[in-house]
Amino acid sequence: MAADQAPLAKELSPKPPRPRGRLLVVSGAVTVVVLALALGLGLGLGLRKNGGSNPSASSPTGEPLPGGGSTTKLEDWRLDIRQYTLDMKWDISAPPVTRHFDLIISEGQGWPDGVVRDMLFINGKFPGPLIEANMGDRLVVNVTNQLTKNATAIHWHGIFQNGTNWYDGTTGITQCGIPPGKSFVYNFTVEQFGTYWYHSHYSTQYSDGIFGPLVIHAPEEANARNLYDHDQIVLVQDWYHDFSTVNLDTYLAPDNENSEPVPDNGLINGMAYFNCSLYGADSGRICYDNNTYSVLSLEADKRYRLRLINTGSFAEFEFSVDNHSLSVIEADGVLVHPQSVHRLPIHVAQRYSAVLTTNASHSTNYWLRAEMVTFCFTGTSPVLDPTTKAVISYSGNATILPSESSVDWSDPRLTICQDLDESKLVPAVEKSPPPATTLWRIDFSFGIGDHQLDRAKVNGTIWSPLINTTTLISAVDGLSGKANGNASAWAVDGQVSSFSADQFVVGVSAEAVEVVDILLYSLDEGSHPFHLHGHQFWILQKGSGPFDWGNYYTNIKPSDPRTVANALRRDTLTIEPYAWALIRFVADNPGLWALHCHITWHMEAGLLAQFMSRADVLRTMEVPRDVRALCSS
Ligand SMILES: *[C@@H]1O[C@H](CO)[C@@H](O)[C@H](O)[C@H]1NC(C)=O
Ligand SMILES: *[C@@H]1O[C@H](CO)[C@@H](O)[C@H](O)[C@H]1NC(C)=O
Ligand SMILES: *[C@@H]1O[C@H](CO)[C@@H](O)[C@H](O)[C@H]1NC(C)=O
Ligand SMILES: *[C@@H]1O[C@H](CO)[C@@H](O)[C@H](O)[C@H]1NC(C)=O
Ligand SMILES: *[C@@H]1O[C@H](CO)[C@@H](O)[C@H](O)[C@H]1NC(C)=O
Ligand SMILES: *[C@@H]1O[C@H](CO)[C@@H](O)[C@H](O)[C@H]1NC(C)=O
Ligand SMILES: *[C@@H]1O[C@H](CO)[C@@H](O)[C@H](O)[C@H]1NC(C)=O
Ligand SMILES: *[C@@H]1O[C@H](CO)[C@@H](O)[C@H](O)[C@H]1NC(C)=O
Ligand SMILES: *[C@@H]1O[C@H](CO)[C@@H](O)[C@H](O)[C@H]1NC(C)=O
Ligand SMILES: *[C@@H]1O[C@H](CO)[C@@H](O)[C@H](O)[C@H]1NC(C)=O
Ligand SMILES: *[C@@H]1O[C@H](CO)[C@@H](O)[C@H](O)[C@H]1NC(C)=O
Ligand SMILES: *[C@@H]1O[C@H](CO)[C@@H](O)[C@H](O)[C@H]1NC(C)=O
Ligand SMILES: [Cu+2]
Repeated sequence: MAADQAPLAKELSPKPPRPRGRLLVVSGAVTVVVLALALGLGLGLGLRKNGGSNPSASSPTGEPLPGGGSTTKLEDWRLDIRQYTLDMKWDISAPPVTRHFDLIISEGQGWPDGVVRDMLFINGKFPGPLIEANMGDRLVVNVTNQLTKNATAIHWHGIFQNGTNWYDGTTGITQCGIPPGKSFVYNFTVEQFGTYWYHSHYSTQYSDGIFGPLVIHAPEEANARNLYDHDQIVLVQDWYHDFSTVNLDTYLAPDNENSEPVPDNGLINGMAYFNCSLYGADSGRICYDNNTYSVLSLEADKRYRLRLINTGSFAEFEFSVDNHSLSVIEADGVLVHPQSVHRLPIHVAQRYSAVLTTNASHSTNYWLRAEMVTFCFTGTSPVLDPTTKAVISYSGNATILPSESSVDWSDPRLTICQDLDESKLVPAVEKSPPPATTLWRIDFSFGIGDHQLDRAKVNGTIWSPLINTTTLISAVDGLSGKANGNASAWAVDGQVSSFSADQFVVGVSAEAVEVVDILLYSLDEGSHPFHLHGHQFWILQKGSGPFDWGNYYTNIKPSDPRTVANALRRDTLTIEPYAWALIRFVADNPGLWALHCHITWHMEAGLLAQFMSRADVLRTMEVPRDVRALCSS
């Protein structure tokens, strides 16, 4: 459907201004305009600091980047990606401070890959600004909703929110949406460090542009910082040419056998090339053929920490750089011993830091490849190029395409969506799991078949967000006796049936801190990247056959050091088809915490469970007045 025919076109404000493009044009104008070096730098990730390349190096050859145009100026709505280059002089040991940020959510039109569509912006830009802080800092973030019709809410992905569950940003669980025209202030401290991100947790809204990187530093990083000279963010994601709710309606329609919308393209740091001629003249799409690749303009012979974040909706990627191996040093905020890889799989919402050394030949630029694992798609797309590319340049000329001598690794590609083998990722700071005190099994499946709606069931429950209240408020009021009824019925271990029928809530620590094992079991043929809010969990075991209970009770539950010592911890893991994972977390963080598949389509289909932690503490917790007020505005 054409951008200008999309159902929501009318409700969109004219900001940023509607582009005056010609309708659909032929191929890439590859031969045309020579971009000024400034364009490469402007679009790329950083300014070359030391001038050009080694004059004795053979001069690079290659075609100029596709695209071009009369202007080298970034479109108004594009974030200047230079702000994704972190300042290595940042003081990681500075005393804690309060940092204020303003995020204004608005709607309009943009064309990250040249194809014009309705999308959402933060502070008028796409993608969102970097939020950077030190461990111990307080973040005070004033979110203003300038959408015309819909509410919003911002989740701080991976942040513990210990003691401030109501700022977790999860619609229907920890807050009601911020209504159009209103502001809401998130106010919390960050007691952890590493690579995180923030995104809307209201319906499929983040898929349309509401997200950005969140990086927290700490003195604990000091050793890791010896492994690199530069630090920068690389967002990798799938991208659709229609507004997310258009795709969601198609996906959730009756008799759709769990066939997820297939992305139209991928983006790297909010930008990618798209071949406009793939859309016929009758497609009704507007596509600007000056679109081009994202360029990472680097210095030669340096080590770059690339903080990869999959900000997409559906696709897992295998990330690689031609002729360069990558050294993985972080997974979801957990530093790991360096692990060299050629291809790095990264599923939706996961993060990795990988060190890239710019020590190969300077005679060419190189392709950075983010290859979608299309085996996980049930459908196909006539326009999708599954290899999303960006240009790595330290040749002295950031405006030319990599030559033939930039060569992809020959390692086989994944044939199912899965994580990088956990056993290769050994946390740099050993933190072994304490023995478990309790275990819950959770099963999920999709109801497909004749006349079934395409909905996910978690132990039989199809989640849908509460309206005008949250599970947090229900629980606090229920536990404290503010709501009429039996207060002790809310303080149970196991499924809490006092919630309405569309909420599957498992009480995990009603009276004291428990160490909780979850056996998460998939009865589905797809792969699902599961994210647990408010915690890092240990990954103790994964498998697809029967679960070995004998081994569990003898070795795993009591944390026999030979089986689970220093297991990987993270906050998002992939559950493979018809497989299970055993994870452990310490339920010492009072609140209602979502455990859900991060594929936006699946979450909206209901693939979400919740844990209720520390009912004994929640009973006396005061949900701030402005948080409650969101539910009655
Ligand atoms: C774009 O697609 C057209 C038609 O498939 C093809 O002829 C052309 O070479 C492509 N352009 C580029 C830059 O890949
Ligand atoms: C691409 O073309 C569009 C339409 O003419 C224009 O608005 C935009 O500024 C151009 N982008 C660049 C980077 O030149
Ligand atoms: C949040 O931002 C809005 C819009 O700029 C402003 O009106 C409001 O006063 C701000 N709120 C606080 C608490 O700073
Ligand atoms: C607002 O929400 C409605 C209902 O989900 C949806 O159809 C519409 O596209 C959304 N609009 C925007 C701008 O988010
Ligand atoms: C959360 O806060 C509680 C109470 O202050 C504390 O005991 C616990 O260790 C904290 N948990 C984490 C993960 O910081
Ligand atoms: C943020 O929370 C702290 C601790 O509760 C409080 O002292 C401070 O006034 C709050 N700041 C804002 C801007 O609400
Ligand atoms: C480049 O650096 C990497 C990481 O230190 C090393 O493994 C590789 O051998 C180096 N390559 C060259 C060509 O020096
Ligand atoms: C970069 O390459 C382009 C295209 O080959 C060429 O026109 C331009 O002069 C080169 N720039 C530099 C700084 O070498
Ligand atoms: C990249 O690696 C390939 C395969 O090993 C090799 O043929 C090619 O020459 C390398 N390119 C450069 C620029 O070193
Ligand atoms: C979920 O369902 C499974 C299978 O019926 C059951 O064994 C398990 O106890 C249930 N989990 C909870 C937390 O109720
Ligand atoms: C939510 O509250 C609004 C405003 O008070 C009301 O119009 C609406 O019917 C309520 N919805 C539900 C499901 O309670
Ligand atoms: C209240 O709930 C608890 C826990 O479910 C139950 O044991 C108790 O019998 C209930 N009391 C009443 C009066 O219903
Ligand atoms: Cu899923």
